[in-house]
Parts: sequence; structure tokens; C-alpha cells
Amino acid sequence: MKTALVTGVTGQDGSYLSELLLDKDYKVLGLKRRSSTNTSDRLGKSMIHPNFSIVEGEVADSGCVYEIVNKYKPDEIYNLAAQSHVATSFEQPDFTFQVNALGPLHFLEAIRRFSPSTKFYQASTSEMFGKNFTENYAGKYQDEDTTLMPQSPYAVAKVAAHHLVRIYREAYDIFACCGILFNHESPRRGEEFVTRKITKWIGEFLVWINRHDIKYEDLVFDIDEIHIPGRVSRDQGFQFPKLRLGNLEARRDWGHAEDYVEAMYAMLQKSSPEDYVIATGKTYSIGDFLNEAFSSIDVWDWSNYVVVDPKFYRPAEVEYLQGLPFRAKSELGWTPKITFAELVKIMVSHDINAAQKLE
Ligand code: GDR
Repeated sequence: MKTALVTGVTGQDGSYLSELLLDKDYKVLGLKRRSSTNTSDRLGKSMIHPNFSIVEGEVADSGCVYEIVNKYKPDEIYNLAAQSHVATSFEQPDFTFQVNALGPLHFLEAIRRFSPSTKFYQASTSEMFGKNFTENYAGKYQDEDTTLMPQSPYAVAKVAAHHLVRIYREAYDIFACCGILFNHESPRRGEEFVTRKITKWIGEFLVWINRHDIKYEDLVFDIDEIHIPGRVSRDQGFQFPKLRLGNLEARRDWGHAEDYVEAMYAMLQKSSPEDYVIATGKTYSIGDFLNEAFSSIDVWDWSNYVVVDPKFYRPAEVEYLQGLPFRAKSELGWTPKITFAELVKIMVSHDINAAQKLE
């Protein structure tokens, strides 16, 4: 039985990857930070599996990482732990660097010193391309050869890790590779990311409007709030805050996280390590996501429901992302199964159900 260490196990990707590896008969060690609150909500299925166990640790602490790698000498390590919120990295650049750049370095060093046959997967990201894209007859896209031009402390730290993986691979012959994953979402996505923020709002809004048994055309729209007609009291639940977002023009290549963890696994099963772009090959704006999400509750013009709030703008933005996953398709045989429209539907209906359960 193979052993895999998954860092960031309590996150969206960590939870899906653990399920995949357990299905493939792996023993999974999930690395998790010590916390006084419960952070294992997403791990429900894995937590009760006999081949799953939690190891407490912190990737930013080199001694801790060395000890864990030396003790378990896992066959595979998937480093998904990160300060993953791009906007937060402008407020906490130092911390972001410690986790996102030094964390992977600690693993590479630990593998070199104590467990050179361990295979290592690093979660690289489309954010590393920043403002840059390749433009030719195939259109405007990013692939493995596009020059990296990061636009945030988050992305700079990820670029540092990306290059460290290459250097350790070439210098020490370690099986280490990076998945350059474009945005990937699911019902398990953190609520501060734009897709989940939108679908969660829609779920709660629908429950609210149903509670008052009112039609969309009868709603009254204020600057910041939506009201039940004739009932303006702030205290009695007759008003609902509008959805507040930042830049609606930015474009992202959105896939489903469950598809993307399969690519991570496939990369470590290859005979030699290589970096891959993992994406759908399609790009949509935040406005497109809003169109798709609102249309699934029969709202065809969302402009009255959304407020653009400068608070959610970033000091520097990544405007355009569209991956070209050609190498992943031809060498890993990987293609995403879930389309953009399906992804949005899955997330909206999950969040409607979740909001209904809380009623
Ligand atoms: P991103 O994801 O930064 O691409 O990184 P996020 O969902 O946070 O932002 C996507 C785009 O939406 C715009 N936006 C908003 N974003 C947030 N979070 N909240 C808002 O209210 C809002 N309004 C507009 C953003 O400006 C941006 O353009 C994600 C993370 O998971 C990274 O860790 C990962 O590396 C990349 O995806 C691939």
C-alpha cells in the first residue's frame, strides 16, 4: 500500500484529493495546522476511512516538515497548503511568502536530505502568469511556455516555489513537478472566493424571497438593499443586502476541482516529472458567471441585485486568464469533464439546498 502526504488537507482540493487517493487504496496522511476550532468540515468522508489519518504540522516550520518527511518517508507528497487568497496577500505579504514559498522549499529540502525517492507535487497556479499571455493564430492564452509575470505577493511566492521545484528536479534528480492549475471551484470552495460568494448569496436570497412569498417583479431596490414592498423596517428581515463585488470585467478559466485533482494524481504516476497547465481552455468574465448563476434562478438582469464596491478591487489585478491544456491532454490523457455551465449549476443548487437546510 502506497502512502501519500497531503498538505492543506482541510481545503477544497485536499479533501477531493484525499477521497481520490483513498479510492485508489492509498494510505493518506493529511497534514493540518493546529487549530482550536474545527477545520475538518470538508473531510467528512475521509475522516471515517480506516486508511486516513491526520498529522498536525505547519509547512512554514522547517523543523516540523523535516521531522514529518523523515518519519513517514511517504511515496508521494502533494503540497496544497497555501495562503490561497490573492487579495489577502497584499495585506499579509510576509506570511504569504513564508507559507507559499518557504513551505515548498522545506519539503524539497526534506526530500533531498531524508527521503530522495519521495515524489513531490507542488500546487502552482495560473496567477503566476499575471498580466502576460501568448497571442497567435490560436488566440490569447497561457501555456507551459508563457513567460511568468506575477501581479501579487501571492503569485510572486508561487513563482519562487515553481522555480525551486525545477531547480531541485534538475540539480538533485528529485521527482518533483508542478501543476499550473487555473481557477477550480466546487461546492467546497471557500466562501471568500468570487464564485462561491455569488452562489452562496443566491442561495440565501432565494430562501429569503420564498420566506416572504414574493415575486421578483414586486421587489423594491434601494442603493444597498432589496426590500419587500411596503415593509421598510430594518429589524424584521424585510430587507436583504445586495451582493457586493469588485472587478466584474476580469476573466478566468474556471473548472471543477474534482476534475483537477485527477490531473495532480496523474502527474505523479508518470515515468518522469514534468509541469502541466491544467485548465478548460475557455474564459469567462465575472459578469458571465453572474449571468449564468442568476439565470438559474430565473433572474435575467442581475444589475439591480449587485453593487460594485471598490473595497473588493485589488491593488493590482490579473485581467485575463485562459489556459491551453494541450500538453496535459496529450501526455496525461487528462481532459475536464464538467463544463462551465454545469459547474455553476452544481454550485448554485448546492447553496440553495444549504440555505434551505438552515431555514
Ligand atoms: P483568484 O480567485 O484571485 O483568481 O485566485 P478569486 O475568486 O478570489 O478572484 C477571481 C476574480 O474575481 C474578482 N472579483 C472578486 N474576487 C473576490 N474574491 N471577491 C469579490 O468580491 C470579487 N469581485 C470581483 C477578482 O478581482 C479576480 O479578478 C484563485 C485562488 O484560488 C488562488 O489561490 C489560485 O491560485 C487561483 O484561483 C488559480
